[in-house]
Amino acid sequence: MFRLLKQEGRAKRGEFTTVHGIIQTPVFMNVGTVAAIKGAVSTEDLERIHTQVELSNTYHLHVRPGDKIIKQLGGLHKFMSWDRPILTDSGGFQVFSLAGLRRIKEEGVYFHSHIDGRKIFMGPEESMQIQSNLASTIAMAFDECPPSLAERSYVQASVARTSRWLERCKKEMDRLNSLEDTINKKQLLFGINQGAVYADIRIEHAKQIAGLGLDGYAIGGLAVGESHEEMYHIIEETVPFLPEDKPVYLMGVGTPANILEGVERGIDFFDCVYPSRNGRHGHLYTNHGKINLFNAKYEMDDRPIEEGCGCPACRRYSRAYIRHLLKAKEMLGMRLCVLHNLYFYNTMMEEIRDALDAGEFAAYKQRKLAGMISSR
Ligand code: PRF
Ligand code: ZN
Repeated sequence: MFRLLKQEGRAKRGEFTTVHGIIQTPVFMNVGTVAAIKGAVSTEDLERIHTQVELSNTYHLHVRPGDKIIKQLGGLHKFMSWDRPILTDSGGFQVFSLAGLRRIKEEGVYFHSHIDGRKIFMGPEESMQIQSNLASTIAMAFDECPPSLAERSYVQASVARTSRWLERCKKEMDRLNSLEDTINKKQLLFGINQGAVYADIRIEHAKQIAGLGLDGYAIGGLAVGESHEEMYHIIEETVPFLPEDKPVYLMGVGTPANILEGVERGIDFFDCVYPSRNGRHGHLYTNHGKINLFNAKYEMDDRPIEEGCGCPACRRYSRAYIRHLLKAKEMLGMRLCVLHNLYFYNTMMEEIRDALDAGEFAAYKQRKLAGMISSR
């Protein structure tokens, strides 16, 4: 299913085959939490900006509109009119970051909906059932993401529970995939490595879950407050203990620099809200660093956001015009900025894959980073 095409150091160029098409890796997944990319970006737009994988959230879609409704409407692909791969995050992380009151027990998590406050329970089985109803291409295991500053003893107990949850996820996913009325009977399951910044706990956990024969492995619990150096160190320590023949997904990461460093350390999948969130605030990625279109110096700037960029914003509009739209709070301004940023990320991934194909990733990485630092 995961075919390694080329390797440069630990960096991998691969192809991940799914029922919804082949994913060329390394890949950046475009975040659409509630089955919508924030900034009025349609699935037709996603195709135009070379998106390979859309990412949605179990928790959000369970709360609204409800996974049973989506199942009755034929699954998430049909619901949002997107026929390429979709990855759903399990809800664990969102419950911990969003829901107010919550209680973590062996069976799962009790919490209150962020929409209407109603009581909800979610455990590994519930998360798998919801993801099966959504019929995503890749389901994520139900995990706990402990805070980066959590004490060692807490992290140890939490990781042990996440391991037990993972075995329950696997069992439930196998059962659901064998049911007659399951929409995607080939739904894949990725396990999630946790352990905060404790390398030995991470390694122990990685060894443990590597034996479960999952379809892919994620590194969770990073980019939650620790330094970039700590994050890179943990990735370096952990990756060698995950199966070589399965893709590795670094959850919720990150900046373009984080992605380049991640690829170098053996990461295949990434996702992050930065390009869409920054775009909505007029912060744009370019090969010469980030620019803020609200800055007065762009008032008369008739150049595109980035010279030579093929995105829908740069092909037609100037910085001055998009700045005007943002200042006038016109939705189109936000939309164009988000499209540019996602296109920037997706294009960088294409460049990374081309560089790996040519055996020139190290040189590419150095060039890209040097360009982005020399901000104007
Ligand atoms: N677990 C899950 N989703 C996540 C994370 C995690 O640890 C992170 C951490 N960066 C982002 N998204 N399930
Ligand atoms: Zn552009």
